Amino acid sequence: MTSRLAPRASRLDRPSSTRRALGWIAGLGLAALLSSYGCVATPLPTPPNAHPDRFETGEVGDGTLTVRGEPGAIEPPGANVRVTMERDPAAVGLPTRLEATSGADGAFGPLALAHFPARTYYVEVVLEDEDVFVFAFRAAGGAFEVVDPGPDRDDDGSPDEIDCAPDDPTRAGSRCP
Ligand SMILES: [Ca+2]
Repeated sequence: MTSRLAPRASRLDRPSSTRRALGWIAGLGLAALLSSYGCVATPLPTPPNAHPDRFETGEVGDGTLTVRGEPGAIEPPGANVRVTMERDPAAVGLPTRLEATSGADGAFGPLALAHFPARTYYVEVVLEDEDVFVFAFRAAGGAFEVVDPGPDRDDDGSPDEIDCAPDDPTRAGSRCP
């Protein structure tokens, strides 16, 4: 009885080990597939950003405000940064809008802008086809302070003061291509 059951058990055993092997191979295939997806997947691009805590302003004393960014100030590193002073009739002819390219570490500057302590300065990260407003600041007495950027009536993320088309939500930023 025992000797007749043994071969039956081993016959049943064979397909089961084949199934195990097939499962193992399928598992390997799945792992390879997943890892190949991991290699192929393109990392998401760094969203444009500027970090106020990495900004530094200084008053030169002759009506000039220096604005510089420490490493990490601008993302993605290498992007341009634009600083625009709020309009002021007394500033005509003075440097009220300047742009710089950030380094590989995200640092930039110094930019030398006209300094009107009561005026707001707007920071944009400038990409090839997009201007992204990030924050506004004032620098009364050279002291850097993040402030409210004011109204944005078309709700496109660019405050009216620097929006090239303040009533057109499809065009944001101070440059209208
Ligand atoms: Ca706007």
